[in-house]
Amino acid sequence: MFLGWDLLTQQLKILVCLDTLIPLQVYSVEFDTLPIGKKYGVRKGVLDLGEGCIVSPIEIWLDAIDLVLQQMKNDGFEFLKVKGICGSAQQHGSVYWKWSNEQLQDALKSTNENEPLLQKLLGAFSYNYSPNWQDHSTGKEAQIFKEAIDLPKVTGSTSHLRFTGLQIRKISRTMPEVYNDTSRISLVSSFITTLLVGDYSDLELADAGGMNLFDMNTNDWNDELLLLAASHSKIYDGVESASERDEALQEIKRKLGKIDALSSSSLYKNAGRIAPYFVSKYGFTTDCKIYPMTGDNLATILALPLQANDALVSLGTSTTVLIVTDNYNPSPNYHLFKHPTLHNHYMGMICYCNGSLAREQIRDQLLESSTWNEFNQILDSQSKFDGKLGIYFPLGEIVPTTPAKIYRRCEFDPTTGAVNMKSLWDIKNDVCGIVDSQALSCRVRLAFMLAHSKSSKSATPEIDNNPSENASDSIPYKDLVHYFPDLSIDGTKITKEMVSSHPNRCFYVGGASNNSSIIRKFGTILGPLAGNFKVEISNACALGGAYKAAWSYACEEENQLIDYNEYLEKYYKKDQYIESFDVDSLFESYSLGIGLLSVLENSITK
Ligand code: XUL
Repeated sequence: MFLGWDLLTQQLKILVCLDTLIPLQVYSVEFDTLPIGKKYGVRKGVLDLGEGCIVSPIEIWLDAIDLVLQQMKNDGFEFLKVKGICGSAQQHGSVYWKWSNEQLQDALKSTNENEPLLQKLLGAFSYNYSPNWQDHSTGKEAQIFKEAIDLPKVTGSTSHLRFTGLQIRKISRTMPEVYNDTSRISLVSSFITTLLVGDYSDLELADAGGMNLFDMNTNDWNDELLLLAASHSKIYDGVESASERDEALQEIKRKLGKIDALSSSSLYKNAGRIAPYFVSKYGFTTDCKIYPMTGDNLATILALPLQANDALVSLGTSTTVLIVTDNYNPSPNYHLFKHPTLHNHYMGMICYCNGSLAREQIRDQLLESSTWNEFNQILDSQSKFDGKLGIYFPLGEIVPTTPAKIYRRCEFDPTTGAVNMKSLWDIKNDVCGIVDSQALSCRVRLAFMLAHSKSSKSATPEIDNNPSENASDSIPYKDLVHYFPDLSIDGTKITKEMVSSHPNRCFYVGGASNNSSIIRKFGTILGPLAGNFKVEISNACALGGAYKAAWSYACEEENQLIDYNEYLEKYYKKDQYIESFDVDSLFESYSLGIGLLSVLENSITK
């Protein structure tokens, strides 16, 4: 058996999976319901310390680990059968350890099984809290990081308040005693690996992309950014002495540890065997291997055999789009991380604020009945793109970055080629307006990551429902740039190749993936070459973690990198999880929508 752990913001889950990749059971605890959670007064797993500072108390996690494992023990779970453990954790959060590695080893390699983890690790941390991804207290740091360097190009993401490098800078600047007292900094993912092994574990390569510190091009830390994190930059901190800066650089490198980004075996190599504490307390075998945990979004894509140019569209309260790509084409409006299991591949991630909530608000405001029936009927009745578009951000948006704004009534006039920004239109146009603009926004940003990708050309359709293009509804690229001279998104010119680039396959998850009209519209606009699929997977991150453990174990047994997707496909019960659906052949007609989207976005972000 293999275990997939998932340390989320609100709960800890452990999923049990057979070596044939069949999930058996999930054990979990909710932090808010634990006595220690109540003692700290956490809500939804976090504490609000004021001024945008959102943290998770580490003691709660330690207690939760013992509690879930105890739950499993009480259930008669056969720990002896576990060959390997991997998993994931909330991204960007960091843990500040005070202890030396010897102290950590002493605590976890001794086998006094009566002592809870919490007790064993008393005094192990220099800061009792882990900054959470919802933290927004690092405005000053974000500004400096953004100014200092071309961040997207170097690190795969622009500066974000939640990113670890900014959080470290805040701590080294405002709590120098904590920083100086810290011997090691873990991400939440490597914190669990560390605990399970009983030795400081290196950061996992893919999750390290969420720090604004790791250089994706040189595959090493970026010194300039490390100096910012250590608050020892010449420009921003006035540290004139080169030797003082160098000392600070070496110190932060020691705290962060090394990352092996070059060898393909680093993707599957174990981080060590399980620590004696867990062996004697719960009955794991001493042979149980621990594999480096990754970030939760990164583990999600591991739950499906996703190849290059396959996209996973999560239609929840907010919308998140994940894509596997071999094309490193960074932008401030999405993230690129190294792929956790595919060598020389990346995971692209677009995070929108406005998703289901925005669609529901439009539905409730604009239609008489607050049901999806009327909304869906309108969506289904649209036989081609009608040249009308709006922007609907009832909440401030990240992509593109703008305060809350709703901008309707933008219409293209095919006779004059003009764009009327105050068109008169039926309120029902907003139904298509919001879904069209949300899907178009995903299409363009995905195109940035797909364009030039070597595999986009070789993608082979698997099933026969790929949208054939309807030439009569298409607008030639030369006309598109004629009508929309400023054809650009996020400051990047939209090329002919981008307008016509298709993902390979699109998979839909999250609440709104149960609305067939909405996903059909997304599928029509995104136009994947090899099909659209609705996915039914519960506990995707934990499952992806368990799969990574099983795959890593197999690679180690064979002493070579096995292709991750081939490994999954061998066991994967496709029909159990995914269901294909047909879409309309209107991909080309929506090229005009890209023109309108660029006008709308450029007018609100100027
Ligand atoms: C991703 C992010 C969140 C957390 C949630 O950048 O901040 O999705 O990973 O756990």
